[in-house]
Amino acid sequence: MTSYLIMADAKWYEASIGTLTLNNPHKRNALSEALVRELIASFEAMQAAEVRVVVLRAASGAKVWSAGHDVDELPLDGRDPLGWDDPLRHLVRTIENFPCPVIAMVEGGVWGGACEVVLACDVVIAAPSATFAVTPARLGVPYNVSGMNTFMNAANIRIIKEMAFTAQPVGAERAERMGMINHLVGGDELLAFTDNMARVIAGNSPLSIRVMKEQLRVLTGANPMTPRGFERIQGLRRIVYDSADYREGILAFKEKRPPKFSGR
Ligand code: YXS
Repeated sequence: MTSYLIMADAKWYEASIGTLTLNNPHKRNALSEALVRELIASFEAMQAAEVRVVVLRAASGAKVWSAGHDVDELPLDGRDPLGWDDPLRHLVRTIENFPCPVIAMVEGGVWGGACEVVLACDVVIAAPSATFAVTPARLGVPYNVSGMNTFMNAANIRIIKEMAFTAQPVGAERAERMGMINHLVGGDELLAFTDNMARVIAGNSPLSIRVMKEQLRVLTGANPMTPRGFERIQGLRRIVYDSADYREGILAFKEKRPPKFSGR
């Protein structure tokens, strides 16, 4: 089986730290179903081994941390592209529900759904090369409700609107200034800085940390949305993923040309 991940298990036992390295460079670590399946299996193995912290990263010096959802796997048959069982949704829930902290160590560009994956992690430590782009508007995709909640919990609503409406990358320096990431660390200190934080966390009480992580997950997900409000949003999202613009966005990506959105 092609492996997209390098699970640095040696480190894993030494200090209860698990490291997952995205390793599918030819597709820029796009979060395909196969890659996500490996990631989730690795998280499960680490939970069984009772690791106390996980570092999620790309290969050193990566120009692209992850290019986001695998566009080739976005459905064109009228199904919701980001429904409950979509691999990206599974991965975000796996990170949020994982019983110990997940640190995203970021170098290079983070695109689309990968931006949500990074922001769903508990701590984000980035190199100056890191950029973050929220891209649904670039492809004509209707992002889903819990995904927007992840973004809303990561930065001021005005920043999220700018990132969502422009789909332009935000640099690591600005991201740190806005509090969207925890630390901006020079490329050559990134690994040592991340490792040090991982060791500090691994030396603290795993039970106390586990309950605080779950408390914060429940509290930040506690959004007062009525059933009617949810249904209205789902109806609006359906109009988008049934639209010509949704198909045009994906087709333009595949044909490597700028999309021409008609608003229909
Ligand atoms: O042409 P080949 O076969 O070599 O394949 C190319 C790209 O097609 C492929 N690739 C992807 N395939 C599927 N899904 C992707 N997201 C994806 N990104 C890239 O990888 C090969 C190398 O890509 P290339 O030549 O463009 O690399 P580059 O180094 O020149 O540029 C790297 C990027 C990341 C700037 C560029 O690949 C790019 O802009 N990728 C798409 C980023 C993006 O818009 N991601 C959003 C995906 S959709 C998503 O996450 C959510 C559904 S949403 O949109 O709602 O947020």
